[in-house]
Amino acid sequence: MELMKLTEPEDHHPMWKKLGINLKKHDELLTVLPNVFKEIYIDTQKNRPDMSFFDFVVSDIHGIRVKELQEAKKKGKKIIGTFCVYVPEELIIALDGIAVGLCGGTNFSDYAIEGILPANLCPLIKSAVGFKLGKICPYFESLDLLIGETTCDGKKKAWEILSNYTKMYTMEVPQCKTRPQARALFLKELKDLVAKLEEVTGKKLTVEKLKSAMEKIEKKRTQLRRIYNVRKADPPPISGKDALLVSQITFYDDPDRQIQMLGKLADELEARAKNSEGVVEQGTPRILIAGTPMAIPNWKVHHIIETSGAIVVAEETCTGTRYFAGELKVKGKTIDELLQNIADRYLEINCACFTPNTKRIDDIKGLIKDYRVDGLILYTLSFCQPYEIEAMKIQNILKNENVPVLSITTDYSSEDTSQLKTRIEAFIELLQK
Ligand code: BJ8
Repeated sequence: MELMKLTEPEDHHPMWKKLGINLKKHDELLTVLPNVFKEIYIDTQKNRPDMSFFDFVVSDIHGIRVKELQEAKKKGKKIIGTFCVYVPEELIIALDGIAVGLCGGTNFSDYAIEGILPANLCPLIKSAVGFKLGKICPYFESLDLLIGETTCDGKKKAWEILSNYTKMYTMEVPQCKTRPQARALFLKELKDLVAKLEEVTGKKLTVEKLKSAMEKIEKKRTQLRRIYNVRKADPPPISGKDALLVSQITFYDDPDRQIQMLGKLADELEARAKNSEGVVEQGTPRILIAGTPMAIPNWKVHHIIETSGAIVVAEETCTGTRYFAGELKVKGKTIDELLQNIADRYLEINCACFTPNTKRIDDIKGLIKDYRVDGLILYTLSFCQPYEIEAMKIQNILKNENVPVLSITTDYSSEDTSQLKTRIEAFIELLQK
């Protein structure tokens, strides 16, 4: 895959029209985004590393990558959408498909779900379903298959609705994932998913193809780990906002290009860290965020924290450390052995939808130590019960650990921004004492 040329974005209206996009609404969406991005990323950050590639991707968010997908489709490739880090992208790549991690990080699309979904539902689900029903996401409109999963109740119901609008396949993810039968069930689900992907792509899985896809995705995760690793430095060489952006883009960009671009950024960050070149002063309060994922363009809480005198040094979220958690063993002589390794790696992801989920607290404690965290912010999207319940539990456990904790529940609106800012500023002040 070629590198994207960092040029002025071309007019993609003809392509969007062909995809059946609601052009009027879509234009409205794309008018808002550049201003928000400029305010959050460009105007308020200093001494950024070279983020030109990632900035460019946002500036042409529904353009060049979508065009690449259309060109790939013409060559017979199938585009497969996912919404959860439990769906192994290795399997999609191994069957010559293109995996696109779909997002839903804005309330812009809420108008499209009125009368279809309740208002008191997780904003991520509302946003994602709204993008499809409102026909304002060219990624969604490019899909040959959408893979859902049985994680939270809201998503399970969303798949039922979405199956009326797009080709859907829902894979079952075991709920009590530490039991031996859970691994057997997940393994069987992976095999069924392979069969479904073979049907959609018209390709047959082989040991070689699976191994090579596993190597590729593991390489991508390794580069992400490098970027996270340098954030342990004081001062960190990259802001939390920029690290979040990198992670958000990785979900839907080409993995080969990501390996290159993430690697290039990691090289620069490692050199910066060596020279103690940071984006903030040494000693700036260091925040760990733990909780629900932050889909693009949800930058709200990072922005508040980083314009209130602190820096986010890590995210224990699926758009953070959970995305590259656990090492994947690329060993095995048969498809079955390789699938077992995939199952073992994926079952290591500590999502609050599963029970018990005790390893998550160990993860958080480890991150607090490794990233020299001064304060933990538990971040929950409104109406996400699994994460809200775990937030209370974590807060209680950490009372004895001498780590200040702030728990916030919020959505995608800007209505609570000033209230959140007041709470976060008071929390950061406490860390500075
Ligand atoms: S592995 S975190 S990506 S399920 S949609 S659970 S916020 S109510 S996204 Fe997730 Fe997979 Fe778990 Fe990660 Fe809550 Fe909203 Fe549900 Fe959500």
